[in-house]
Amino acid sequence: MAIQKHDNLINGQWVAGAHYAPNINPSNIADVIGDYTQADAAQLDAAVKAAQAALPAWSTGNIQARADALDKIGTEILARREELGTLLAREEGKTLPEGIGEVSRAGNIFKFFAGECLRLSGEIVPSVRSGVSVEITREPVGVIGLITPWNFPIAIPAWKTAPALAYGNCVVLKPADLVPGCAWALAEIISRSGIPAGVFNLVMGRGSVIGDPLVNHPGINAISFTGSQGVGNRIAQQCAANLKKVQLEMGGKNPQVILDDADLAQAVELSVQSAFFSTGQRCTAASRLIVTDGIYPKFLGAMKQRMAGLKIGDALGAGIDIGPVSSRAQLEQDLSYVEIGKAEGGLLVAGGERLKLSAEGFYLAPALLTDTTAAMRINREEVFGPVASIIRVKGYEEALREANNTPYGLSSGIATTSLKYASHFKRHSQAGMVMVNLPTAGVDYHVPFGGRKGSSYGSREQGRYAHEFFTTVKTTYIAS
Ligand code: UN1
Repeated sequence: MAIQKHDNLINGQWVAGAHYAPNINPSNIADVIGDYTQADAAQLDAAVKAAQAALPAWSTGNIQARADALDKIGTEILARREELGTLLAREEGKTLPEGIGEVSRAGNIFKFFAGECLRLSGEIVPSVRSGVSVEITREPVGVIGLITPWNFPIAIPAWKTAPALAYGNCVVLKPADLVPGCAWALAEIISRSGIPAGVFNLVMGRGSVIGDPLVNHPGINAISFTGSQGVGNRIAQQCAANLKKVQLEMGGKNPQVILDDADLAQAVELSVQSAFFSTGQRCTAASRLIVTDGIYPKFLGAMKQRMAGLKIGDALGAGIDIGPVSSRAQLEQDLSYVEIGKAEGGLLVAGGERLKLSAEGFYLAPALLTDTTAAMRINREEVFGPVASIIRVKGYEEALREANNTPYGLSSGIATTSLKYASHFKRHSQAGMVMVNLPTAGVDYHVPFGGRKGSSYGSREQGRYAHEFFTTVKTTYIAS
C-alpha cells in the first residue's frame, strides 16, 4: 500500500513543505504510519501571516459560532476515539487503552472550552472620580504560537488550541516532529468545523528549522510551550527579548512519598502507575520513590513482584501494561541514566535492560534503582522514561524534606492513612499539583495544570484558569 502523504494546513489549504519525513511506529520500526511534510521558515511565515489576516474577524466574531465549532470538534474526536487512540498508540507507543483515554481527554477539552466561550466575564467597578464608570474586560492576545511535545500527541495540542480559539485568538501549531499524526488528524477535524481559514494553522517540521522562526516572528504575540527545560529556557529568553507573553510547561522530578502507615497494596499500585505507565514518559511521572524505614522491606519486595508481572509489548497488543519507549534517542537516554545511577552507587534491582521482542521496537524493561541519595544525578535530572529510584528515609519529616529537595516542582504524591501527614504534606509540598493516595500522573482536564520552580513558567494551563494566558485585560473609563 502506498504511504499516505500529509501536508501542512495554512490559510485553509493543505500545502506541501520542502520534503516529507516518515512517521515510524516505535513498537515495530518496520511499520511506517505515513509521510508528514516538513515546513521551512517561508512556510512558517505564510502561516503566521494567514493567522494575522484572520484575527480581526475571528477575535470580534460571534461567540455562539465559536462555541458551536469547538463543540463539533469535541464531538468528532470523541466519536472517533478508538480510531484516533489506535493512531496515537501506533505513533507514540503508549498502550491502546492509554491512547483511547488520551483522545477522550482531548475531545472533552474541546467540549469544556466550547462552554467557556460563553462564560468569559468582566467587571464593572465604581470610579474614584464622580461621573466616571470603569469596566474591566478581557480580550484575545492575538496570534499564538503553540509548540507541543511528543508524549501527549493529541491532548496537549488540544489543551493549548481549544482555549486559544475559545478566547478569540488565532493559532499556529507546531507539533513535535516525532508524532505529527495526531496533530494532523486534529487539524483535519478543525478544517471541517466551520472555523474560518487562517484561524488555525498547522505547521509540521523540526524544532531546529522552524522553532526559532516561530518564536521570534514579529507576527506572533505569545508562545505556549510544553517540552524540556533546556528548550523552555531558550524560548523564555527569546520571548523576553521581544516582549512576548510566554507560558512554559517543562519537566518534573516528581516525588512519591510512601509512609510506614500506607496501605501497602495501594502504595505499590500507585507507584508502579506513576513511575512506569505510559512508559514513564509523562512530565508528571514519579521518578523518586521516597520510602520510610518501617515499610521499606515490604514495599521493595512487593514492588519487585509487581514489576515482574508487568507485560511489556506492542502498544496495540491485548493486555499490554507498558508499550515501547517512543524513539531510539529516548531509549538511549533512558539506558544511559540507568548506567549513571549505577555508577553513582545506586543498585539496579529490577529491569533496566532493552527487550528483544518479535518485532524490532524500542522496548525497555522498567528499571528500579535502590540505595540512591538526593544528590545523585539520577535524582536530580529528568530521565523521561520508565526509570525510578528509591530514596530511603527515617520518617515523615525527612521524606518531606527530600520530596522538596529538587529543582523541579510539578506534581508530588503521598501514600499514607494518616490525616495529619496527608494534610501537612498538602500544605508544605512545593509542587503545583499534590496527590494524596493517587498516582502523581493522570490529571483532570477541567482544572489548572502546572508547577513551580523549574517546572513551569507563566500562568496556568487548563480549566477556566487558561484565560489568564489566552486573554489580556482592558480597563475602560467612561464619562457618564
Ligand atoms: C497527566 O499526567 O495526566 O507532558 C498529564 C506531560 C504533561 C501532561 C501530564 N504536560 O507529561
